[in-house]
Amino acid sequence: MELISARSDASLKGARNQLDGLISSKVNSLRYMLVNTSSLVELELDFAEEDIEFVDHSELIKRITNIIDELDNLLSTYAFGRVIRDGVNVALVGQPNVGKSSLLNYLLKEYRAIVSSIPGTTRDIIREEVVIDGVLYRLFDTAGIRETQDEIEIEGVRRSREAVQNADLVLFINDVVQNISVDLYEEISKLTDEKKIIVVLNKVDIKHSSLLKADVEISAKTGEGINSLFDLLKEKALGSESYSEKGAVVSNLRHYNCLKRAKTNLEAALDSCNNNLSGEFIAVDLRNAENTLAEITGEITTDDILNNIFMHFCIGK
Ligand SMILES: Nc1nc2c(ncn2[C@@H]2O[C@H](COP(=O)(O)OP(=O)(O)OP(=O)(O)O)[C@@H](O)[C@H]2O)c(=O)[nH]1
Ligand SMILES: [Mg+2]
Repeated sequence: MELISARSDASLKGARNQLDGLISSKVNSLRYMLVNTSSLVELELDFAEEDIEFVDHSELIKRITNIIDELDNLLSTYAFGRVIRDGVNVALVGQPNVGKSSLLNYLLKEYRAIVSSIPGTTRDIIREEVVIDGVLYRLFDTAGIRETQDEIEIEGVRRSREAVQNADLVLFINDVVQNISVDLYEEISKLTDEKKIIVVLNKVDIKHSSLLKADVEISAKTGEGINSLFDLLKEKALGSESYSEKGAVVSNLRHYNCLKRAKTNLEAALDSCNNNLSGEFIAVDLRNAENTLAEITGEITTDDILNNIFMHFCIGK
């Protein structure tokens, strides 16, 4: 939550470090659970001839399932974590002259892109970053999409379409003068997931009506409605789920992949349990899972397992 509400780059950095700390301690606690479980299995292996059962299979299955559930919880935070770490790519697209560049300038609080009343002003993609409420947005102002014979503009329009395809969110901008273009909406929705599109109606300082209803009505001239636009962007970018109580959030691809691999290892261990395979099979997969988690936080050695055995059971070295 600190990340989301961070106002400056410095506090953002601090919050990100904290995020990594949270993930480490969560992973460590999972590792601890795993070491405890595999100690039991490995101990049983040592006493294989004596036929002593230290842990019954249903208990083992319960423990492993429990850890898999915890891993699932962590994995589910990744979409959210990625957004707060890497930011959100937002394409500003629409017909010429609707005020895409004006909106970019308004958000940046500077006269970055050339604005004019001549349709087809922007030809190249203009990329700028802005932090709003702790979320980093990478804005891509694009050429207005229309049929044209102008060679340079044709390339510009091609790039606009490409920007739509690469964007996490698309601001489909329209204005009250030309109304919302259904044709262009359809074209854009073929290039990207409709859930990513926010329909914006601009220039509501001129008049408030449009034939069709937009998701948000704004004026890039007066700033009217911009806060609603921020709310919508944030809602789309972060999702409605609140992670405030969950604590640990995965925001790093490497961590995400490790957690996924650990889950696969544990599922294999679970399979072995369910098929009543002997302890060796289970032990190998549990150990693989431990090693995989260890890649996130640092080294784990077989000593960890041995120490745990000697700590918890009265067995002489
Ligand atoms: N009244 C009013 N005029 C606006 C608003 N936003 C933009 N304009 C005007 O609309 C015209 C076009 O604005 P641009 O920002 O250049 O539009 P664009 O969508 O980037 O256009 P292209 O780059 O040609 O595709 C300019 O004359 C702006 O001053 C607004 O909210 N209200
Ligand atoms: Mg422009």
